[in-house]
Formats: sequence, structure tokens, C-alpha cells
Amino acid sequence: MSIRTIARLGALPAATAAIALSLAAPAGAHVSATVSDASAGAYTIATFSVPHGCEGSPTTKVEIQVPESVLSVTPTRNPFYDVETTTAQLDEPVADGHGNEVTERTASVVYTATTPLPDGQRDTFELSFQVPDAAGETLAWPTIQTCREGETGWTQVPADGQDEDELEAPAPSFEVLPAAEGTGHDDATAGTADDTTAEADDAAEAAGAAGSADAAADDEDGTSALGWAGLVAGLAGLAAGGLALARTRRS
Ligand SMILES: [Cu+2]
Repeated sequence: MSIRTIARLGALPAATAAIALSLAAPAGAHVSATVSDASAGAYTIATFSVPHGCEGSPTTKVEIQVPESVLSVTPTRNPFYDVETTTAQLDEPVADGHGNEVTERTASVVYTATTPLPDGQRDTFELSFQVPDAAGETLAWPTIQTCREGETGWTQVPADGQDEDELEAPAPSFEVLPAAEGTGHDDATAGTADDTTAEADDAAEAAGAAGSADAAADDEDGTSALGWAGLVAGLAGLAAGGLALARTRRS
């Protein structure tokens, strides 16, 4: 049997595997959520993406239900939608991380399209909040996608040991990671919506300012070192020039 036949035979399983994988890809293209930071106590931004309509029909509304352990959420506006949040009363008032008593929580965020999202195009919705102190827990965000025709409830949560990919309409979710050093972990409770965004923005700003201060310092060091080098080079050049001049004069 020639090498070429063996190679050709070898390629077959690989080809079928590739086809199988590509067939499986649509599962990943469901309504899903990714977070900028999943660690307990962190101020984070979750991005919900809607990659297709309801069996071809354009999306007219997206309602994202907030898990009970997340107290307040700030939605990012989207020019193609009107956005509103609904709230629910808490059984017991809780203290937020800033000494305030909180008696209600954000229950859902509703994006109603002013221009329906055509099937075949995707859109994203960003929510800002503090990750609850629940390392190891999976936070599910049941999401109702309403379309011109029909509706899809992305609300299924896998049973213990079940793979999410087996579900037809899994709820967007992410697992809370252990608290990172220095996050608002010890606050244990989510800050108020405004605080949350302010904190998230502060964190981003602080990172930016630190960067520019360092850059300036580098710059300064860099320029002075450069300046010195230039000066020395200049002086050396001067000396060399002087020497050459003296030599020509003598001869
Ligand atoms: Cu899908």
C-alpha cells in the first residue's frame, strides 16, 4: 500500500471530525454572557450577546433576569433600544458596601428594540455590577428573547453533572471565581448601582493614570539620559574637532 494511500486514508477521520465540529458550532452561537472579571467582589461588566433571531425572525426585545445574589445592575445604553430596569423588594434590607441600607434589588433589565435586530446580525448588551461573594457558584441570567414571530426563553440551567451543551436553550451564565487580592471582597454585599459604575470607572481611570504617571517618569528618565548622552557626544565631537584643527594648524 503506497504512502500516498496511507496518507489519504489517514486524512479521512480528520475530515469527518472537522465536519462534526463545524456541525456542532451552532450550539456555541446561543445567547451567552462573558464577564470582564468573574472574581467574587469584583466590579465587573458582563456582555450579553444575541447572535441570531428566533428561527429567522428579527429580535424585538431582550429581557435579562438578574440572579438574586446580584443586588444592583447598571445597564449600558444601546442606541437601537429603549432600556429599563425592573426592581424587586428584598425580604430583608441589606447593607451595601457603602453603609447604605438596600431594600430592593434589580430584578431584570429590558431592552426593547426601536429598530428590530435582523436575524443574521448580532448585538450585545453590557451590564455593570459587583460580583457577589459566592466563589464557585454559577450565576445564571435567564434571558427572554422576543421576536417579531415567536420567542426563545434562554432559561435552562444544567442539572448537576450535566453538560450545558446538551441544553437547547441554556441561560447565559458564568462561574464566580475566588476573590482576587484587593477586590471589594470584604464588602460582601454589592454596592449601589451608581457606586458600582463609579467604582468600575475609578478602577479603569486609576489604571490609566498610573500608566501615564509611569510613562511620564520613564519619559523624564529617558529624556534626561538621552540628553546626557547627547551632551557627552557633542562634547566629544567638539574635542575631536578641536584636536583636528590644532593638528592641521601645526602642520
Ligand atoms: Cu443559537
